[in-house]
Amino acid sequence: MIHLKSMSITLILSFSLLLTGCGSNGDEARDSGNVDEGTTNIGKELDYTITGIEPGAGTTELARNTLEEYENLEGWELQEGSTAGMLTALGEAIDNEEPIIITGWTPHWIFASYNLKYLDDPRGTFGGEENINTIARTGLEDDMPNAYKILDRFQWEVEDMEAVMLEAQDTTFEEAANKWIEENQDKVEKWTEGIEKVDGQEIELVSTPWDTERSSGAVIEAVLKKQGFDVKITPVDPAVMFQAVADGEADASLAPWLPLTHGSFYEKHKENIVDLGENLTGAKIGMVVPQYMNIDSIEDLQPKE
Ligand code: PBE
Repeated sequence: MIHLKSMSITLILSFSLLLTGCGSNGDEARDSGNVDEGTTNIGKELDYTITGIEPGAGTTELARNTLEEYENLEGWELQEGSTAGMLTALGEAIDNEEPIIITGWTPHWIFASYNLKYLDDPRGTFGGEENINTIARTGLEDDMPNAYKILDRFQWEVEDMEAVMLEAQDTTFEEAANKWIEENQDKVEKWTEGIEKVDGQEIELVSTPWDTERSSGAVIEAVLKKQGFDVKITPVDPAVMFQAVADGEADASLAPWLPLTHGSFYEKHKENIVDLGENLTGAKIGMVVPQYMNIDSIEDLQPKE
């Protein structure tokens, strides 16, 4: 009896093991089907291409370094172009649930509009937390103490910048900045408190052409205008931005991303610029993919076959 019972238990056990075995085989088969379409052949599907942005962007320099540093990215290419082109490609890929790898950054409205994730970067080639700093030309503090003080105090959070960026999608950066200023009088007052107004003194800022800096640019422009300044902002490549401030051709910039993104330009010019410190902390750069993609790390990518 006992013997029989244990036999039947054994039988039942082996039968269910068999079933489980079958089940897991089936799963594996399905999984490897996914893996084929997903992880293993992501490189092939993407033609081993990362969708990048402007050649002069700090992000592009970091992405180029990344392709060199990771052996598994052997044979991959960075498609340099424009941020607008990258955003179009990202939107199209998401509409069709197709894979795409972009070089992306935070703050950006894409994270509010789409479900995206940063790929882990175990080698740290995209850096960790980035900050946005304010820099000024030497002599600005003496020449224009009132402007200098405001620039020095200018500081806000990722959420503030995002609010302006997002709003500007439907209006203009000027309107978005004015709306943000209205809603954040307390912050703005801290930047201008006790500072004498001027009468049409000219100030020339340099910036970069990305939405992050169009946001900070529009806000500082409105704030300085209210203080009586005649503000001119010129968007240029990061290399030119540092050069212009170092040469004294421009008075200041709110656009340097540090320590890594614009680190090479900063190193080159640091003796000839005044660093007023961070105006925003908690920025980030990296490879970004839609959440439906079956990879989590840059190291999950396979070298070109
Ligand atoms: N960005 C946005 C710039 C700085 C601001 C991250 C695209 C870059 O130089 O990469």
